[in-house]
Amino acid sequence: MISKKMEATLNKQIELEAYASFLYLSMASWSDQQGMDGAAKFMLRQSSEEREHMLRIFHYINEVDGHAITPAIKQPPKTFKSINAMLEEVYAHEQKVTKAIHKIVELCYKEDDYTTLNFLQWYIDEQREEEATMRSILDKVKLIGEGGQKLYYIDLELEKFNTVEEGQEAAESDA
Ligand code: OFO
Repeated sequence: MISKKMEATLNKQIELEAYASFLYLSMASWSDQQGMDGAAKFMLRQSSEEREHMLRIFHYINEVDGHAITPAIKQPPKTFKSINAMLEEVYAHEQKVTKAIHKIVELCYKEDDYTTLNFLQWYIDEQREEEATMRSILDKVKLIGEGGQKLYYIDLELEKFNTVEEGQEAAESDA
C-alpha cells in the first residue's frame, strides 16, 4: 500500500516517462527525414525503452494497490535545429528525469516507504547509465566537430551504439 501522495507522484513520473517516449519517437522520425538511419534507430530504441520505464511504474502502482493513470501526452516538437541540438535535448531530458527520480526517493525516506525505495533502485541505475551514454555520445559529437561530413560521422557513431545494445540484448535473451 502506498500513500495517496506517493501514488500521485508516481503517476507524475509515468507522465514524464511517457513524454520521453513520445519525444524520442518524434526525434526518430525527424532523424529519418534527415537521412540519418543510425540516429533514427537509436532514438526509436530510446523511445521503446522509455515506454518500458513507464510500464514498470504503471504495474508497480497497481501492484501496491494504487491506481495507475494513463497520461495525456503533450505534443513533442516535430523538428529540431540540428542533430547536435537534438542530442543535447535528450541529455537535458534525461537529467530532468534523474532529478524527478531523486525527488521520489526523498519522498520515500519522508514516508518510510522502503518498498517504493527498493523499486526505484532500478531507475537510479538506469538513469546513471543513460546519462553516461548520452555524455559519451556528446563527447564524440564534439570530437567530430563541424566538418562537411559531420552528419555522416555522427550517424555512424550512433549506429555503433545500436550495435552494442543489440549485442547486449541478444546476450540477455540467450541467458
Ligand atoms: Fe526513463 O528516462 Fe530515460 O532512461
